[in-house]
Amino acid sequence: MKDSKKIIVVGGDGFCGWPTALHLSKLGHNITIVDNMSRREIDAALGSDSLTPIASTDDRLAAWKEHSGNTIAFENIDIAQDFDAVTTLLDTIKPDTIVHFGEQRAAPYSMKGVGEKRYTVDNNISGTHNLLAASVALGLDPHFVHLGTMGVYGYDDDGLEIPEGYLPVYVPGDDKQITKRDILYPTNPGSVYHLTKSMDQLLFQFYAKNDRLRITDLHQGIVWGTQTDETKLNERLINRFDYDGDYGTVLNRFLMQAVVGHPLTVHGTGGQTRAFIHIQDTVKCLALAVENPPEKDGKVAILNQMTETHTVRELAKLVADVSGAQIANVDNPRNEAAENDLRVSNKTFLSLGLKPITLAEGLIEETQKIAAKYADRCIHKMIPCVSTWTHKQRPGIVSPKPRKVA
Ligand code: NAD
Ligand code: USQ
Repeated sequence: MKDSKKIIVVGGDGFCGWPTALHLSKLGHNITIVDNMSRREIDAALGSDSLTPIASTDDRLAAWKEHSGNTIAFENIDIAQDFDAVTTLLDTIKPDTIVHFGEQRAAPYSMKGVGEKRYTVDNNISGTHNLLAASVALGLDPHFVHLGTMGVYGYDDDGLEIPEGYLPVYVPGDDKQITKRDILYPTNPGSVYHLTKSMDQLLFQFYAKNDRLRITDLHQGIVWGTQTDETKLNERLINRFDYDGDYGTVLNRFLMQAVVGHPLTVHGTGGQTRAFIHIQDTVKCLALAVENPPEKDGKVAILNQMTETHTVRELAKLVADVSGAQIANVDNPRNEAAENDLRVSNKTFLSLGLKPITLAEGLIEETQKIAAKYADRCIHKMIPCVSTWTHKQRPGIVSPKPRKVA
């Protein structure tokens, strides 16, 4: 390829990071994964596991070498705790691009208790800041691509299409002149996890302005699906599939619940509208973001990385129609609006050529090839969402007897 970049993929052992590392390697880039394996350790501590049987890192990387001929390097570094190791690595590699997935990313886990709240803040904020501060201290100029979240905007029905990061405001000055300013769209996080993503935004704003770092912040919706063109090549390359009450996201949970005979756990009325994107489109968006760094103009490029919006009850109905699953409306363990509208601009990725995979296309393949195939690995007691947002809430637990899978 004509423009092979040296890319560090932080969090490259995770659900979004692993398939992205493979895709960027396939495109001819020189990849180093950095991960401290905390996600696998949290699974072990919770007594949970990926529905899909994920291989060890060594095995994954060896399988990729066998299939592609490409070597991906791996460094086990905690980017939040080990600043010296971060500095040494950046100084050695001098990356063209740092793709940053390496954060604690589950809202329910971040609300489990005071320990998890503190861990999420310490891990996410320090990790992001260490990467930025080390780059500047070394005089490096990497393009920084961060995975943020749609959830920084909140879900309180502002009545307008959510723009890509910036809101034009018109302020009356002392001289009665109206001045236009583009401000960061006001944040309205719904969990400690989402709060850390809101705080990340200010770190980026500062380092883009002060040090002229080129930063792209991708405000991603809920990712669904499991496999990408590269992870499908061999079972040793398979991507993780989280379904437990803390880390499982809503659509993948419903797909797994349908095949193991668990009623679909709709929180409350299911009127929550959220933005979604398939994992295959995530990796395509990452490649587009890597190829299109922003100017050094002091402004963070913020792109909304999502392809469609749905209510939770629409999703449940879609999955129930395909699978015959029952739907159960359970108490909502979260503190969130029961019903909301959501309109989001995703014009940048569409203009860069993204052709989204729709839910209607991908749902059946996902159900049959992944959820049904690995259904016997499901640990049923991990299905209920038991992390509550406030002391007053009762867990929304539904524990019916599992139905036998045909
Ligand atoms: P994940 O938990 O599967 O992967 C995150 C990886 O980062 C894990 O492998 C973990 O071990 C690693 N990590 C965490 N802290 C680290 C540290 N201090 N040092 C080194 N490695 C560390 O999560 P994911 O679903 O792949 O999400 C990746 C990113 O994308 C997150 O930042 C998340 O906020 C964002 N995102 C995810 C989704 C989604 O639906 N999964 C949606 C929007 C945004
Ligand atoms: N929900 C249910 N039933 C369930 C699980 C969830 O009704 O069994 C509801 C939740 O109450 C919520 C919605 O589904 O209203 C979405 O929950 P989720 O767990 O799928 O997604 P969320 O907590 O928002 O977090 C996920 C990722 C996070 C990412 C975020 C993108 O874990 O890393 O940042 O999606 S976004 O939602 O756009 O902010």
